[in-house]
Amino acid sequence: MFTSAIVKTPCKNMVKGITTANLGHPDYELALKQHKNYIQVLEQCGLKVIVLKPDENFPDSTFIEDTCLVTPRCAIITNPGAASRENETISVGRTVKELGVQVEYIQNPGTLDAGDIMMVNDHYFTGISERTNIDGASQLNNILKKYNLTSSTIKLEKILHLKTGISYLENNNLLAVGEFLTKPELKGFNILEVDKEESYAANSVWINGNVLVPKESPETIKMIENAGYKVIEVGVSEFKKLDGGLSCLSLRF
Ligand code: CIR
Repeated sequence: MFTSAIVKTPCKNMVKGITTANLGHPDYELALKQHKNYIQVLEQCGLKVIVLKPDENFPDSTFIEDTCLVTPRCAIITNPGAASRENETISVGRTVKELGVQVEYIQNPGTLDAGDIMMVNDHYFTGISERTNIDGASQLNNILKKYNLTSSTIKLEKILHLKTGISYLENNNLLAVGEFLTKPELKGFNILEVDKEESYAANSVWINGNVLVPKESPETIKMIENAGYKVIEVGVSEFKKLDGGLSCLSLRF
């Protein structure tokens, strides 16, 4: 069960965010509307939501998931792998300290985006990607060990972040697409295969029995409903234009 979330309002400079999507610039007003709706959905799932102010210095800062991993025993401030995102961690660090949790840090030369971390009970799968290096993953592993938590790595081939291509829906159910359908590290899961045409929906979010799924993913929605979950469709088209998915927009704990 999750009780809380932290989100960060998108800034006007989000239009300058990093992207490979080729879907054009985001519409800022629509992004704000979608972000407000996202917050309402988190609240509807029973979470208390802390909303951080926008920061024009960091175009990608609404993708707050990458800056911190909150576990039930500690919060780990990451060291984002993209140069323009390095200092995004400052404001989230302040916020988690105020929550009174134990805070740990990933440091150079280690880099790590928490979009590359997937929590499965007490275990944390870590994607080795263009953003997360072996040193970052090994620092994370050492920190988690101190708290009796474990981790293991999965090498990414094409996909930006681990959770761009897989999402854990609890009860051993794993939503997956593309390169993740055949990874030996994931073979113990009951894999729900997302069609290539809807690959963006592989980044869906389980919250307290509900699954948030991006709008316009009819086949994935049907599949998740058939697996017994309540699906909540969420419009995030403007964030998709910046390679960001549903999970990237919040820290959930
Ligand atoms: C970036 O490239 O860093 C942002 N434009 C998108 C980050 C998406 N975050 C995520 O998948 N966890």
